[in-house]
Amino acid sequence: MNLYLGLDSSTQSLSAIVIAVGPDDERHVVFEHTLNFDAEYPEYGTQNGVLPHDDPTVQNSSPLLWVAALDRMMGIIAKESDLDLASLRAIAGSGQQHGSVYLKSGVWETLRGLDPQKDLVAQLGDVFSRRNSPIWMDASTTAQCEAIRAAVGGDSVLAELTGSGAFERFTGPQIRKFYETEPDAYASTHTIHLVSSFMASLLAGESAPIDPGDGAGMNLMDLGKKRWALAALKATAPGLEAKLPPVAESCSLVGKLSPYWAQRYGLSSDIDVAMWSGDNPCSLIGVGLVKPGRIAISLGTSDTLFGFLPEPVVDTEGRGHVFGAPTGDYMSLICFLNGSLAREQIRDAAGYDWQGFEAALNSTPVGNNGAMLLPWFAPEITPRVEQPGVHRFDLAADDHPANVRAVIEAQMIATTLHSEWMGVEVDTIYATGGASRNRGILQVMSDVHNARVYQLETGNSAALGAALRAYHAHFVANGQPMEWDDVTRGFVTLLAGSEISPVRAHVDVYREMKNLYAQREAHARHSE
Ligand code: XUL
Repeated sequence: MNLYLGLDSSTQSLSAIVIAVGPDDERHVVFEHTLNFDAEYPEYGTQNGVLPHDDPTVQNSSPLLWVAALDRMMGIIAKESDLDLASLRAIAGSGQQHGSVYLKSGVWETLRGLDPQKDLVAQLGDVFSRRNSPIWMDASTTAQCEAIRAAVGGDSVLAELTGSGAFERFTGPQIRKFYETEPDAYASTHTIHLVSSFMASLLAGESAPIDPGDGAGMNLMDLGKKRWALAALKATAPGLEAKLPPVAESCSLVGKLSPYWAQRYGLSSDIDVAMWSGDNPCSLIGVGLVKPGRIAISLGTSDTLFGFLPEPVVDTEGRGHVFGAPTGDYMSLICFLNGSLAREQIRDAAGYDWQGFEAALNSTPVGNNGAMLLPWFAPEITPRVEQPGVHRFDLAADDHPANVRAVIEAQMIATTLHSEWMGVEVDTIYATGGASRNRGILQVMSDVHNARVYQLETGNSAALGAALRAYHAHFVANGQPMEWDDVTRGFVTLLAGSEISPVRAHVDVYREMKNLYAQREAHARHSE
């Protein structure tokens, strides 16, 4: 048996999945574990993985919390699982996208000289030039987005170059804000990492490159050439090129597991550390989208809709993004910030648990008797909405079952409206993420998109995708490249009996409703 570890450092938790490939090619997921940040690390004071802040547009987390979770997770895998870790061949990972980590000079010497007797947090307290990391939920950089757009010649120029127009959560605008507001701290920053490349660096004990999947979420990378775009760097902050790690192919290795981990947890020092990528590029692999024609919808903290692209089809109107795919191709992605966040608000207002939420959804009619809402509990990414606000139409705030249906119908209609630019005829959707367990939601997804919806055996597609990437990178490094279909085979399997088909009468209701929703959405945004 050969083992491959995939880690997923997400907004709210760190998850691990270990996959095993046996001598006769038998394939199993043999370990899964999650550490929830709020529950396990109350001393950091996060709420849903985010540090409270007076300004609701500012959304930070603590990089030391991610460090602490990695240390503990490696300990759990080494000491508490009954895995035969002598067979662990490679580790790769997935990180929440766009979030950035700012490190002082001297950090790499510190990482190389770690004492395996001491925990990692105790040794890394002083390496950050910025104590907190801005994460993807941050919406505080509208001015910086404007300035970057103006400097490069407009949003469509930036989108053609980097795969996306300027977005508040993207790393470039975040770096520009840091430079503008804390110039001394910016000057003392030696390296700027993404969450993904930072975590990979911790494992390898050296500065890891950034992969084109996560690099494309920065407004800084030339998407076609897969290297830093100097015009974008110049528009962002002075001296930036020297502070960024290089871009390297997603299937390459960072190095071997550093002596710290080997000695601390009795692991072999011959374990490959493969490149980490963003959670969405990893999920693309974890749901088996290694060919064009199908899409996935991930229902997580944010809801995302993504698909495989052989060529970069950029949305110059600025609604979606194109990232590098771990296969070396491309992927399209649309992110809806008010995903679980909005569902939880409605659930909590009603005092339901998730079962009660699903029962309420199933007890209300398709089309909700005309009741509707726009679910912008927090500033929305798609469509861009700066001022949060929940707009209700023919819907009383205390009619809880109708609010449940309204939020789900709104979210699903938004996913279809805002994905039209991708030009994909959707007939099959893979549903993943925590809320994909709720079949009532998936029926609405199926009816709104007029497509069949399937669930997958392994719900954590980002961690599974990371484990599969570790498997692939290990073989590539040994001169035995594998077809991606071969990598995912046996691991990415449809959940038996999970198929949901669209109901013709419902499809017709939603076709009408979609037009009304689009009008109301446009009206609400323009009267902001
Ligand atoms: C994608 C995005 C989110 C985060 C969530 O652009 O912002 O999906 O990656 O972790």
